[in-house]
Amino acid sequence: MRITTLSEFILDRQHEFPHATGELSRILGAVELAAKVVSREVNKAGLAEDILGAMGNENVQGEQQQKLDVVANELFMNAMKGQGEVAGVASEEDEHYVVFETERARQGKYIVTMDPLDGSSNIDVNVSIGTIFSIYRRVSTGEHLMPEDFLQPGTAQVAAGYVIYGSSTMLVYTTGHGVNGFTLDPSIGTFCLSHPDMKTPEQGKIYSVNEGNYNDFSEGVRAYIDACKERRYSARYIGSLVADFHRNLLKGGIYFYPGTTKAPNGKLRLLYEGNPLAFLVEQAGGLASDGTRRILEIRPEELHQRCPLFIGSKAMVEEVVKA
Ligand code: P6P
Repeated sequence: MRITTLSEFILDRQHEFPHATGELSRILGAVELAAKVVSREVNKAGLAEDILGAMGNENVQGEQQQKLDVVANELFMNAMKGQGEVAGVASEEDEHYVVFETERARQGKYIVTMDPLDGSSNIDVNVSIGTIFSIYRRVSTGEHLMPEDFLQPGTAQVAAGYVIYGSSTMLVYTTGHGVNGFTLDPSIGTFCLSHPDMKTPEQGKIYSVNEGNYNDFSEGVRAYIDACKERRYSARYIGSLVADFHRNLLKGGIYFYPGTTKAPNGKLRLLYEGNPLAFLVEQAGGLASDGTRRILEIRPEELHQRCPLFIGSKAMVEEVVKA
């Protein structure tokens, strides 16, 4: 069987991208390179004692920053900076967006939002974790990047994807022409097309939610969880969004992190969790809502804005949103 590498695939599909003069291909190539290096670091984390564990400080989210968080953030930042097509990056790990000051980056037409290592609390217990990213065109025209470059609705994304560092490392992405998945073959250090034109089943029998928060959920969400139990659906919650999302994308299912009385906007971030995964799931035939609105239509007001997230199989998201 002929192997299609990620690089070949990106180039073959470049014609699908309006005004493509190779910039987006180069950015996706940079993501691929950083993903390979992060995969290597994640897969040796158990061996390199200096890479495991927490840094002992907190990130802007007030979360215990794990050493691999920092490594992944630096690797992806450097890969984006090295490209010259990217003018700046908003990362979960940094309070403000980072503007690249190189001559070439100042002409960059794109910005990136990313969660460099989501689910990092699972690193020490060897559970799958992931990187999530979105790519937008810059909208400001002046000399300097502006907040509005990063506060675009998800419908403005030109590309989005994730890397899952699991039993194998996969990169899954879309540029708005379907979703394709590539699996890293470590023996040749190359991502190869393994899941062409991914579509998620309209209905599923898997629900992913932290039921420890059940008593804090709205009546409608509680009623939906009760219905899932009544139907004997499978409860699958890894505590790593990318892993839960990826499994549900392939098998059908719903992941939800609703708002609660204590945290009405839930926990997840719109810019680099909700939007990229919403773009992907819609391209695969699924839905993503905050409970009242399509995720992609929410106009962000701040970089680390949280949003409730209901995402996955179309029929399941429609049902819980109506509940
Ligand atoms: P909880 C990881 O911190 C994360 O952002 C997602 O990857 C994961 O689904 C969720 O939070 C887990 O949060 O509150 O259920 O532990």
